[in-house]
Amino acid sequence: MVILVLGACAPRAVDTAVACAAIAPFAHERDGMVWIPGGAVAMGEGAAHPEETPGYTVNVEGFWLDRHEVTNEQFAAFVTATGYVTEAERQPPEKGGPGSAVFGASSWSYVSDANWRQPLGPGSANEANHPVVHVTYADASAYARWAGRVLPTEEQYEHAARLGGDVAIVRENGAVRYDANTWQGVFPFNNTSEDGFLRTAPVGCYEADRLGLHDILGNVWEWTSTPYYPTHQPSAGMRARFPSGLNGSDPQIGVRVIKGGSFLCAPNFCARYTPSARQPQEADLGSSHIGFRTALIAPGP
Ligand SMILES: [Ca+2]
Ligand SMILES: [Ca+2]
Repeated sequence: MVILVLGACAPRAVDTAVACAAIAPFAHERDGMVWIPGGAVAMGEGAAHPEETPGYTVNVEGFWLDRHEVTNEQFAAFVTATGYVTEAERQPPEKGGPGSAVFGASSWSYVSDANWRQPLGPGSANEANHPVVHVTYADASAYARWAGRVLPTEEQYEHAARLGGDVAIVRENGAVRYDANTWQGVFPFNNTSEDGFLRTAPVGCYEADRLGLHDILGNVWEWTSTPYYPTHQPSAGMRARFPSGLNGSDPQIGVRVIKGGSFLCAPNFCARYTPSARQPQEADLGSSHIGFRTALIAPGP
């Protein structure tokens, strides 16, 4: 992600949330997770960007996956139990000091003291049922370990997204319906919020897909455990030389794949609210539009 450092942006008021229905129970749900049946997944099918190619097919074993993104309430329980301090809260001076990347009125800034508790910086506050943001790869991994789980791989995530059949923007009979939290209007200057949310939405506000998953597309991007390379099939040499991923700018920085797109993805920019979409993210940098969910490798129902 390219961050345009334009100085601290003024925190904005938390969005006026539209009413969201409670998340309905789903068949065989277990501790907030649903079973993702194993099968072959056509990685990169429908690719719209070079990094989503070349396509390949792989078999994914069945696994359990959180129905929704990890919330601030869930993350707070982890912090209370363990005393964990996120990377954003302890970034060293050479990385800008404590803070994180925030999308303000129309651009990105590194905002001092922005973190999961105050997502837009000092003076802002998180909301319990919204996805936790400003978590790095290490933060997300630490939560997953505490929960006895793991972060999904890119292949697991894409398999779940394809099998669930979620579509972010549904066009029927000339009408448009938004089934995921994305950006309507022209990015980055005009977000009409026709889907109800300018920024993050409470988890599960949009319909579940047929596997029972919410927001597998949209709302916030989600960490996977897969190192990022700018192609689906990097050479063995590239993998060996850059085992933590490669984004081209600084090979010393680990880069992981994030999936699903976010509330900042608009038709004219990003538009990555698709199963095949993938983006690189520096492992040690969170942002206001990246969260995660956890997976569990265990027998099915
Ligand atoms: Ca939106
Ligand atoms: Ca998401």
